[in-house]
Amino acid sequence: MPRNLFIFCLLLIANCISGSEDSEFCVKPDGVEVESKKCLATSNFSKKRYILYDVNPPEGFNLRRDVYVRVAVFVKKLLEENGEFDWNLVLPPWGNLYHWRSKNIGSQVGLPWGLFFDVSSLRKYIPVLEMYDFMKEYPSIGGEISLDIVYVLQNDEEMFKTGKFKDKNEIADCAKGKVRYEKIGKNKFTGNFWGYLNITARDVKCLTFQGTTSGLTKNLQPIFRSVVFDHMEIALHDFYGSKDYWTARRSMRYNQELYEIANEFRKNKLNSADLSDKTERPTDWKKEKGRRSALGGSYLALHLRRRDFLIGRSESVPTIENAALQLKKKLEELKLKTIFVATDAENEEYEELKKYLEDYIITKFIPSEYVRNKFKDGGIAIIDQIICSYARYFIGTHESTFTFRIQEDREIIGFPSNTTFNRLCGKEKKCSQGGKWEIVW
Ligand code: GFB
Repeated sequence: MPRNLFIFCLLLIANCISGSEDSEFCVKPDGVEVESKKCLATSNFSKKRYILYDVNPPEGFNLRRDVYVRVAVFVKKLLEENGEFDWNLVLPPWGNLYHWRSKNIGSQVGLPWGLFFDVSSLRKYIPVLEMYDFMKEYPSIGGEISLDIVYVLQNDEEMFKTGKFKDKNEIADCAKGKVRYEKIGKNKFTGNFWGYLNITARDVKCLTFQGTTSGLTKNLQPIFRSVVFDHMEIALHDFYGSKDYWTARRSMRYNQELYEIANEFRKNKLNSADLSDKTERPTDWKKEKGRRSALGGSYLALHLRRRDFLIGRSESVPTIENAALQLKKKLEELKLKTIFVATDAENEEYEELKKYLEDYIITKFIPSEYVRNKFKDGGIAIIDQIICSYARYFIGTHESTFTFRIQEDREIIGFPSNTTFNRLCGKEKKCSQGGKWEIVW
């Protein structure tokens, strides 16, 4: 039997058995006449396939952005190598993040990607759609969407104990207490589907997984039209730091209004503008070319990560006084007078830093009520990141993914890398600057 017909038969059987009343599930491929008990095939079979994903709840905004790049590269490869289906990535709404604690700015759940990113830019890399668009176009019964399968990725604890890692992809028992899905009927699981109560799944399987995202291709059986990978942070980058990685990363332009707010601040408070700073960029990221000639505004930008880093990573985080000493030295060397501070620090710590640096101009972005209410904590974080990414010199916080995303943006804009891969030293005896993840064009 030809492969396509075999796949079609599987699909037909699966969908008719599952009892879907939606005609999209019971149709035929081009030129094939099929009749079955429950459904009469009459129109072209849809080749659309949807990949959905979710991430471990405690993970922060900037690690989640990295997970997107992993999934985007995965989908890109599927489109290139597995062209019989039309693969689409559904963007998981943002929300309920541990660090997003601001009060009185409305709800911070179910936020669409378009609030933070330019979705049309993402689409120039792979087909993506917001969850609300997916929910409009995916077949539903009585307003309820039933996804075909959820794979819950879990680590192989043994590999973590022994430190010996090798690729693994095995259906396994679910780790106790870690699975957020519950069987409530035949072919019906409820769970935490991005907070939507009208989404369920036909099946949930736990997958002990070690390896890169492309290892998940084998779990995409043709009968599954919608596949969710939960704990997608467990799958590693296929080509970390490669051209593919950077192309996907370059497609992550921000919402245009966030650039406008950041640019207004640069102009008014930091005397910084693209023409004089040599940071002009084409509107279309695909037209961008590699360079190392960006100059940046005449300010030093600092990402000063505090709060949970003071506890979890106290060794690599300096005291405010010590941070001020390090900054002074650098400002003198660079002959700069202005510092832009992006921070999650309490205001007292920021004031303390200002006190130690009285001879310098120190500024931070203070959002208006409009910006707070519209763009919320995620948008304000991005504005801080944009302003840091246009500075003459950047100093970040060791191992903060917030810092990493700024470094990537600076690589894309085209700064000499010695102005980017710098960090504040903490209390460690040896303060290494960490890896330089330079862009590949
Ligand atoms: O983004 P993120 O994962 O970076 O988490 P790390 C830090 C969050 O704190 C950001 C806020 O998403 C912001 O909401 N934040 C931190 C800031 N720095 C700034 C800043 O300069 N400006 C603004 N506006 N907001 C990881 C966490 O944080 O650190 C993990 O994701 C864990 O859950 C680990 O806590 C220790 O990589 O810095």
